[in-house]
Amino acid sequence: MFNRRQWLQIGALGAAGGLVSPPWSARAHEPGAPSSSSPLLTPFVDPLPVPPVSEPMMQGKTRIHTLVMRAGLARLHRDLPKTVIWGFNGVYPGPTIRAVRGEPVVIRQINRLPLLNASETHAMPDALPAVHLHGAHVAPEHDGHPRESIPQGGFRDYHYPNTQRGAALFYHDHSHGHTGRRVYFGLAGTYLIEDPAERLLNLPRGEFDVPLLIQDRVIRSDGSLEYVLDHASRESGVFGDLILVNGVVQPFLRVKARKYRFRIINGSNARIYDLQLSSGRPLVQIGCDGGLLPSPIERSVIPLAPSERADVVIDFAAVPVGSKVILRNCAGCSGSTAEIMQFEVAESAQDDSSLPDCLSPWENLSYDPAVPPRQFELNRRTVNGQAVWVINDRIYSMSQPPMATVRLGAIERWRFVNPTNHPHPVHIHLVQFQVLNINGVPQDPARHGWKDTLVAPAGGEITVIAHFTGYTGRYLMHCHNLEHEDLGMMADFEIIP
Ligand SMILES: [Cu+2]
Repeated sequence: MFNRRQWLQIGALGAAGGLVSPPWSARAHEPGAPSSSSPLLTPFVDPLPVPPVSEPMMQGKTRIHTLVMRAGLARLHRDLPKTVIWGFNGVYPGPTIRAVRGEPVVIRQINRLPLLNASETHAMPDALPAVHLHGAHVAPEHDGHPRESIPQGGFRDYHYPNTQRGAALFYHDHSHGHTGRRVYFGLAGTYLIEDPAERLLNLPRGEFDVPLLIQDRVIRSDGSLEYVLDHASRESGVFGDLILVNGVVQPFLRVKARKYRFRIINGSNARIYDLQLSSGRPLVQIGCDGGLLPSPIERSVIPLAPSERADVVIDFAAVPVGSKVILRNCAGCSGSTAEIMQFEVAESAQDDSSLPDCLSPWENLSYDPAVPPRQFELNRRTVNGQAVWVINDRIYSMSQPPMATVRLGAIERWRFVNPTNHPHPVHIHLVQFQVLNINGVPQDPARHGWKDTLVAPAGGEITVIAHFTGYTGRYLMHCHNLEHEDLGMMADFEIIP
């Protein structure tokens, strides 16, 4: 399966136990030009892969999956040699986990990843991987806190009760200081919680319900991935100049002239997309991070920051058979990052699915306006001439006391102020929150839906409200620009009885 050159790369990794990484970062990198290195590639020549669905073992009502984190090979574009990736089961993206609301899942994660070499640790000590299920309502010991990492050659069992609303979640590495690198090399996968009650809505299902994990990468002409943490990317995060969907550069999907449901996940380290259809027709958003919206919303553009999800329905019935529609990124992009993937309307079809006006009941969380929100400042510092990122002036350390202590059952408003010139997608673990205010403008929470990540705009602020239920213990909140997270913009909060 591996050719000689790839074996040389992997051979440098050694056998299990004494693994080191290949010199992925060896190539010089121009500061301020983080996306200058990939070869020109023809778009829309590779079919969209749909990641394999993991087959569980059943133990009563519990579905048990076993995933091995290890190096593997992936073809990222027709005209590129195969790429050494790190993947769950050695595939990129990882297998899709399909869960059902109310039925528990256990994932045994086995760590056979290579250790990071000295040039990759950037003065941060090597940190072992941990796996976080993003958006999940789980006990703290199963949340993938980097304090509870997985030893080399060892495993950890993560228990997911799936008691929350149906939603598209995703699982990814959450190692201390190295999440950016490990996710970039492939450690991310989709986790769908299906709510049996949703079936009554008759939304598109089966082959017409497709996950789209969007990520940007720099890929060298030899197929290897380029991840460079330097002056520029410590500031902005790591950007790529190629857009991949489900692990393939600018793929195409042949569709029937009918409705499709797409679970769009921004799995990029730092890039914020503005999603738009080339047909000029709106995208119909039916859900977001925490599941279905109260009703469908037509949007000409859907902004999507790292780790945000958009559940959309696209109806190709209005598109003539034989024509093409491009999913574009209109976030000030040109060239290779302006187009994400192409839909080719291949044949007419019957469509027995529906798009109802009412999707899910909604209730605003209420609060006492006399109690001021908790306040967090997302800021930048320079240490030894290098940018680091802080919350309330603290660089994250696992030995710090929690930054906030919350009573179990409390409903709290949290305000994040961002005086920097970078947007910071704020992610709070455990909860799905509602959006109250952006840059001083009161929001209709129902139009945002249940969220676990929201951008605090550059020079702006956000206020969100969350109900802290279910578990006591220590959880994380952080910027989901993965380089900002790795470089300190993270904090623990603790829920107490
Ligand atoms: Cu940030």
